[in-house]
Amino acid sequence: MGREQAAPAWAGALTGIVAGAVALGVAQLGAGLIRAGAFPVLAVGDWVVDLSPAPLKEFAIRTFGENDKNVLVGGVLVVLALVAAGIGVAARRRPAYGTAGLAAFGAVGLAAVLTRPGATAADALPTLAGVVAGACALSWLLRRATPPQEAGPLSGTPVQEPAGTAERPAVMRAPGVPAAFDRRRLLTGAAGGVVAAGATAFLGRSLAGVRVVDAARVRVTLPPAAHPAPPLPSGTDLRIGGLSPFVTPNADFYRVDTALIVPQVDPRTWTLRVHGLVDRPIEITYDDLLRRPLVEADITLACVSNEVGGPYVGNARWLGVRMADVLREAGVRPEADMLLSTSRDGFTCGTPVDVILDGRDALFAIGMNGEALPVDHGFPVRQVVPGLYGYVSATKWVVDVKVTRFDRDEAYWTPRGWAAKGPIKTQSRIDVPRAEADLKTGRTTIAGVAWAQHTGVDAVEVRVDRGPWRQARLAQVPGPDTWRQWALDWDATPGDHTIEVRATDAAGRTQTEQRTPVAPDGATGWHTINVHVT
Ligand SMILES: Nc1nc2c(c(=O)[nH]1)N[C@H]1C(S)=C(S)[C@@H](COP(=O)(O)O)O[C@H]1N2
Ligand SMILES: [Mo]
Repeated sequence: MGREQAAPAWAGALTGIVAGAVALGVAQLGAGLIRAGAFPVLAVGDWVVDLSPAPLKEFAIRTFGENDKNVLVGGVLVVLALVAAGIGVAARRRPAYGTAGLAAFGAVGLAAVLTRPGATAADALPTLAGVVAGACALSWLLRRATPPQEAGPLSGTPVQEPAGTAERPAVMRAPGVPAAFDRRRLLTGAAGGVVAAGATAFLGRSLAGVRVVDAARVRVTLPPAAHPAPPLPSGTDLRIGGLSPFVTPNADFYRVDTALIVPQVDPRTWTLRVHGLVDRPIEITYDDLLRRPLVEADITLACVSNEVGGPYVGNARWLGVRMADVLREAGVRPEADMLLSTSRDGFTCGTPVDVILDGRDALFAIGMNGEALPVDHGFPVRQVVPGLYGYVSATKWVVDVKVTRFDRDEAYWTPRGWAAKGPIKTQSRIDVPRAEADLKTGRTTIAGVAWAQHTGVDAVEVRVDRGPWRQARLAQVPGPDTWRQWALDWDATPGDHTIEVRATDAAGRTQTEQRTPVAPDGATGWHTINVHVT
């Protein structure tokens, strides 16, 4: 009996991980050629997003901020690496285990890819190609790691080893002679696999980065508004360093959505279907929308998951068609009380019908701050509704509006622990000084923004060290739908100080001091910061 010289477990694990990397690289390349959404890792990540409970999602947003998606993809990759290592260890004893493991791996990827909204059969190809490439890489590496023994004198035809190369033809393997582990050949093979995986992944990512829709977006020329917004009154922006500008530039506008892959919606094929409890279901194309009377409006958007003092709020000048005009054309039945709007990627918002019809500038928006909507912010068409949190109103990449009832339908976040209705809560934020800032003794400016969309902000008060409340001066606003800048001069004295702010809206409601969490319907409490003065 010859000595067992099978590859050690670490060699199996390495083989599995490299084969897994090759599989993902090839899948990424395939996805780059076909559709970014067909990359199984992202599809699995999307799945995880949809299946994970709301508190976990909030935790991720809170902890990782705008990096939450990278962290999620990283987590999926770590799990995959562990599984791949296990497959390699098993395959080292029996190659069939490796094939079975890779097939199972592929099946999960396929299930995720094919169940994503808008998936087509072709989306299976990158995953299938990846599994085949992974299986080839696995068996190739295993053969390299455990090449056949040199033929012994008893095994028949002695074969001359070709000079100057380490190639050992498989035919030389004597039956019954156990394979010997060849560390060097495994490591060089693994290095080759890593290079192949990296190159295919890089190429795939570059291909996917050439966004088809970006080109379509650049070609859009926004028609002039039939109802332009009046020029901003002078004094909307106090121009204080560190204070949020009145208009948030598109590049700085916060982004919150469940999409790992931003939906790429071609305006030439986009349509909006309006159906359900209506007299005349309609379907609108992008060109139809551009031909309608367009309204321009300054509206501040806020996220329900914004903590007190948090960053998920922004203000833009939107251009769009009034949702009410479209609904009236379709003829909303009296029993309807909810609009269930759906995005291309399957996300939904539930919006009260009466809010949309009460005369406010609730828009199917196509423009943001003078340009076509950025792809990240919903190109070609999204909803914007002043006075409601984004999760119940601001559907990006919107393609379908079902007129329905709250007691019949539920939107995306409702079964995940958020309120079915989400009117904005009056809030205020201190932008300067920054929390924990070191200040010099003497006159300094405290400034920030406050918002109570569609009601308007009437007063902002600030107090230092729980002293008397002082009225901040307020910037001008074009109307009740935007945030409002405020500022107050303060003579800072040496020591540690606490600064608090509270706003009162035009309905006379002053923000409550009581702190409540963001779920289920928005945080309350006063933004409070500490500063150090020397
Ligand atoms: N398709 C889609 N639309 C969406 C969301 C989403 O996850 N998917 N999130 C909503 C939420 S919670 C908010 S706060 C706003 C954020 O819009 P923004 O990313 O343009 O700032 O979009 C809304 N529209
Ligand atoms: Mo949100």
